Amino acid sequence: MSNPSLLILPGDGIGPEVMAEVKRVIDWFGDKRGLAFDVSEDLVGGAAYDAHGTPLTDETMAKAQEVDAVLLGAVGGPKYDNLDFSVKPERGLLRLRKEMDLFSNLRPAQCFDALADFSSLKREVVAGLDIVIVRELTSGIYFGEPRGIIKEGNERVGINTQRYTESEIDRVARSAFELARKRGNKVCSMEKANVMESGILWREVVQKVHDEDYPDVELSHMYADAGAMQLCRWPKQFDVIVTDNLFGDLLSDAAAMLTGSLGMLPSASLGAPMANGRPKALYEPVHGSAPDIAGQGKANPIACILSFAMALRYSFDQGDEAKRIETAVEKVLADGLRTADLIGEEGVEPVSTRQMGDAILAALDA
Ligand code: GGG
Repeated sequence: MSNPSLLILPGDGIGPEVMAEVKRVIDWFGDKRGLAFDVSEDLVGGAAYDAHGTPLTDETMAKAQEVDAVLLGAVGGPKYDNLDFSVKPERGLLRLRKEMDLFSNLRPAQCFDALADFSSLKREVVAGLDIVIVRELTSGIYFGEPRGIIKEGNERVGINTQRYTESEIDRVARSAFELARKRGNKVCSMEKANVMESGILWREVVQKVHDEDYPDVELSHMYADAGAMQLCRWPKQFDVIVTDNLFGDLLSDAAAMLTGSLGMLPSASLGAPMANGRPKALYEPVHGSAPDIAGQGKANPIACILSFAMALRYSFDQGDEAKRIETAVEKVLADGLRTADLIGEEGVEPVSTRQMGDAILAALDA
């Protein structure tokens, strides 16, 4: 039988640096656990634009559709700020998500005990925190039509449209309820039904899916602004949060600070099952390309390494091997290793991206 296939897209900024550490972890699984992958690598985002004049070539898109899972680093950077919108680096990532139909983006926010004092909130608020934000990823205001910048009289108008069909809400709600059944059995759905029609429909459909097929799961609804406040006040009240594309992006960045740093948050973007039963899937850290620290060996590779752990769990049914990575990360943090983003107190010297990778490999070996 052939090895499972992985397409690696390091992207821009710190993407290649953090992905270099993930590649070493992938090799470790081949060497030490007999879990080898057929790995291919390609360009996305600004790197693809520089080479081909487009942030994602049709060839790379076709490869992404064929492999068992895609691992992506990060896209974007100031170098590309003045490009036409249609070829901006982010368009490459959005095309991957849309054409692979990766509608359910799981963003776990877990606070490792060693970082509980470093979080932006008090230890008792975040210690033991383990929640997942399920962000709808292929629709909403990111993709709705009409969109654009038009001229109206003497001024320009920027337009984006929040749009959700019932079936789009239905399928992401189901993915959240299924996930909740494997965890704390609780879903909180967040929208703005007080001011947006799409929010009214969102709330109705989530409630209907619940009542018809998941009555055993505890369901609550919150306006997304109140949800943001509750997330900062007492995040442990949540188990699974399901929300739309834009709110999910904002709420998960806020949740990242509960865990200590945006450099800690992995993600899995999942679609419908393929012929082999595995979901279409793309794994990437929640963080972006961090151009201010790119190329300096300062980036935290943990979010990207934990994204590979999610790939082991969700694409390859290797939950125990995923746990092996999570335990190794827990150990290096408990040993006191900190990349620059995790340094608060004076007197603690940060380790480099490579040193953090070395320590995680050593912990895997132990
Ligand atoms: N690794 C995530 C990344 O590179 N994000 C940049 C980006 O394109 N973000 C768009 C979004 O998710 O809203």
